[in-house]
Amino acid sequence: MTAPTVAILMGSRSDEELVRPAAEILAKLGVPHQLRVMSAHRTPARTAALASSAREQGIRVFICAAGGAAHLAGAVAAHTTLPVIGLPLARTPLAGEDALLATVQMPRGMPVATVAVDGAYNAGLLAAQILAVADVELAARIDTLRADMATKVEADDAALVASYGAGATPGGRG
Ligand code: RP5
Repeated sequence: MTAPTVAILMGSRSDEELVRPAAEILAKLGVPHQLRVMSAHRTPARTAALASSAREQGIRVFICAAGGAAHLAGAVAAHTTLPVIGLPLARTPLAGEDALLATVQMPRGMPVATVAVDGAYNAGLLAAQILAVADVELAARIDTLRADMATKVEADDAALVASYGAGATPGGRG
């Protein structure tokens, strides 16, 4: 089995469903990755040990997902200079605003690249793009993904125009 280059950490197993799109896009792009449960608060020493030894293990990028007082990304960044992508999750009555602020407001010198609340897909894609800096084949697969996206938008546009007819827009204001 190929050693994972992206470590996807989540603060609790209860985060798994929201985090899964990150693993799915990495799998689609052929990027070896692993999912782990690591808590900044409940298992601080274990989390620090993983972050400290990650480079020697072949990990190149972290994705750290957490909800609430989401300190996982910052706690990992404190123990490694590998790039850390923060993924705030909407898991509390504050709908992810708590996790977003806890993840994004890092002190100077300790960056965490924070994606949108529940933005697991983009977290996975960003991790792939970071790896693609030194991997032309992966970069080509990401280019194909972009081209597919553009093709879909164009097809949706054509279908919309066809269904309403030229010169008309939904709502009758055309
Ligand atoms: C955070 O607390 C986790 O990342 C999760 O989003 C939230 C709730 O965790 P559980 O109480 O469900 O384990 O640390």
